[in-house]
Amino acid sequence: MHIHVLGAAAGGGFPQWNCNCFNCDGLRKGTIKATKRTQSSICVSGDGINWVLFNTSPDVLQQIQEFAPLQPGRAIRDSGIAGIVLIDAQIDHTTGLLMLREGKVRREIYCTDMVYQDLTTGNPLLNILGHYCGVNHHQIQADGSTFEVAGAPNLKFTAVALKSAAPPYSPHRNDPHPGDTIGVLIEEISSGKKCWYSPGLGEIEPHLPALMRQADCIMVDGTFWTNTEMIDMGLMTKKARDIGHNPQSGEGGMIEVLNQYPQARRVLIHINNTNPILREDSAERATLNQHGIEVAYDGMDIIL
Ligand code: HKS
Ligand code: ZN
Ligand code: ZN
Repeated sequence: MHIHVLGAAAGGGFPQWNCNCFNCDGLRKGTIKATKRTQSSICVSGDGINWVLFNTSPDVLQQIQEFAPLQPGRAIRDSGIAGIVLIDAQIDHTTGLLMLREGKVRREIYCTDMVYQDLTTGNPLLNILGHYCGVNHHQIQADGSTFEVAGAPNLKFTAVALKSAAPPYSPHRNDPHPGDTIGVLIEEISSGKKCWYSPGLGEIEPHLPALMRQADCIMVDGTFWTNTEMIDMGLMTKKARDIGHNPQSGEGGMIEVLNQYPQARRVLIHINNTNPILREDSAERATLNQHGIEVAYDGMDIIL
């Protein structure tokens, strides 16, 4: 299985357009050891030709331009993207759909009913796409059942619901439902290799370890280093866990969680611009290195 990181940053990217925190300012001025990152998304292939896109970042056009295999060029109008899986309806994971409106072939979109509702009401991206390429909606059941993406051979997917809040614009923002956010176990059928992907993960619920234990690669939420990162910087009043992002440090944090799965390559993705792990010479990055935990970057390839 070939996994390609198209973008590794959380919403807003790195540096974020309006931010002058130590990281963003330092990256612009060249005074910190770090690289820029676009908003998070990965693509996965079981045959090296046809790809499943996970989430559609606002930066998707740039990301496609920087990864040639997504353009196999088999016809005058063509794409290597066979289907798109949406893990939630957040702006940073869906806005790129508007950038993929061209063509006469419908976009094949796999998402839960909850995500479909949000994208046809509060943020009606899919209705709008209906006036351009059109959409084929495939319903994902977030109950541990398995699905495949037509046109992306040799891959199968198992989706489960994760506790999280719907986006700020959602009609049910304050009334969480199963399927607002999912985690996906991606399996390459021929090799049996598996990757657990959950860029939004606030809490390790009891149904998750059985899936994470099977994974050869665990790619999870790397948004914040501490639970109060945004509060401490005066940027937000909510804690990381309260907005669906388990921080890396501290009791119950992602480092502790990932230490339970030494069999897997462990990679953090959806990293917020404020996170000190973005600085390659930071103490926090050294801590991750000691635990064998990797920090995703744009263009990272993982071959399982
Ligand atoms: C910044 C942002 C922080 C950020 C927060 C979240 C909140 C939101 C919600 C997130 C993300 C980036 N970059 N999605 O100001 O530094 O309330 O539902 O997902 O990508 S969580
Ligand atoms: Zn986000
Ligand atoms: Zn910043």
